Amino acid sequence: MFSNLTNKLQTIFKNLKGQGVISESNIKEGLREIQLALLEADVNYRIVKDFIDDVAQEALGQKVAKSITPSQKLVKIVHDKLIELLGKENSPLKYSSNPPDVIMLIGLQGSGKTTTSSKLAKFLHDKGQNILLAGTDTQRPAAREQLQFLGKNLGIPVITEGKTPLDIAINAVKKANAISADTLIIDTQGRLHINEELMDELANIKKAVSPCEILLVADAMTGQDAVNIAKSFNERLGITGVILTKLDTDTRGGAAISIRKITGVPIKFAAAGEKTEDLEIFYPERMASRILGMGDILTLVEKAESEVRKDDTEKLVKKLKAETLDLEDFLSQLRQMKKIGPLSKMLDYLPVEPSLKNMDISEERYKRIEAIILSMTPEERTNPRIIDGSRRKRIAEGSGTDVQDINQLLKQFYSVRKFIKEMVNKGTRMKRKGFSSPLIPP
Ligand SMILES: Nc1nc2c(ncn2[C@@H]2O[C@H](COP(=O)(O)OP(=O)(O)OP(=O)(O)O)[C@@H](O)[C@H]2O)c(=O)[nH]1
Ligand SMILES: [Mg+2]
Repeated sequence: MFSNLTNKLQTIFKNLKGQGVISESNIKEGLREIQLALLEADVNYRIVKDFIDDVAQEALGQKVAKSITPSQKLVKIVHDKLIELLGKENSPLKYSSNPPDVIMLIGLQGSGKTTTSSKLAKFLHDKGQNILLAGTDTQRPAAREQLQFLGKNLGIPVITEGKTPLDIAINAVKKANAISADTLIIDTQGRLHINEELMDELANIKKAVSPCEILLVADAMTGQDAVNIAKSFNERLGITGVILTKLDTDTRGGAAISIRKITGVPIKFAAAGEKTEDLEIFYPERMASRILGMGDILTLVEKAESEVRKDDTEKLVKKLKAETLDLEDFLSQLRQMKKIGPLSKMLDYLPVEPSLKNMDISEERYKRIEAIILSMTPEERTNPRIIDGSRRKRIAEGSGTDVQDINQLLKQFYSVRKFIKEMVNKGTRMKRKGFSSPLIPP
């Protein structure tokens, strides 16, 4: 996600760091490069211009010029401005005083409406809500079956009865009332391009079902176009929120960065994958951190917490603070990470060097790590420092690997331990200062 933009920005900041004292001219040079990087990422040019003007104004102010760590200050300003651009805070779903709440999902063909309908259904179902899904796509063959299939897998009822999309929507509201659903999610049909017929149809459904949310599903891969599409939908139907999809693909990021500002409509969720669990609440601050390559520990922790028992996490944090993390913990962390999702995906959330993100942590490699740790004695696992040359040889033989593999694993273990320890300490420090994220640079 945004890997090109992130790499570019990191290089810019790194170069700036090497300059020692910051002057007006090198800040200007940095800003020019940031401007280019944003334009290349397909961010709307007007937004880029305003953004750079804003950052420049603050960065060139006296306070910053006299700062001891100017490059960090610049990162902080860019981070803050990016958060502002993305919408400041998360904007939660609205509820009506009179359930069922109706949520309509609209968007162009293939943007991910049907998939996202089922993701949102799971998201709300997991929160204990009683959900009804409605498939109103009468145009594309098998569209309704697609939603039915997804609903069945989730154990969530799906209604598709009716001749026209409007009929189905009206039937759905009746059914939702009859089964006392908390929320009705209506999946609508898409078109390749915006046209009057589609707009009329959606407007009629809107009138009939009085949705409390009309969410535009926008494919982040469509770049600038996604912004224009959002604008048209908004002018015609009055959308209340955006769900960005396909953030797992190699999108340039421009749409994600521009859409909020241009439409004035908040991004409520982000989807980064095809599976039903691949939906996240959109937090501007976390997205800004990700774009700047500062990782997104909070999302990671949230993801982990929903999968891993809380007391396990607490135990781990305690161990980390006491600096007693050992290879047993390392292995159990790897096992838990496996439960949460592919490791390569997890790395997206971590502020690691871009080169590390391409690290191959295949199933095979995981198995090898497991075999190595299991070939160690309990003493070696709790106190890895005692693993000398002859022990390494024995472990390699026992696990069917090479001494080199053992060396590599230990090196990795120490750097992970150091990294996590730093993150935990930083997190605690920031919390004390009243910051909400451990990642805001000082
Ligand atoms: N990689 C990735 N693929 C996605 C994501 N969301 C949806 N897709 C894929 O995009 C394709 C289209 O998704 P649908 O949900 O069918 O899109 P739609 O908007 O309902 O399409 P129509 O009903 O034809 O207008 C499918 O192959 C999905 O698996 C996502 O977040 N990431
Ligand atoms: Mg569909």
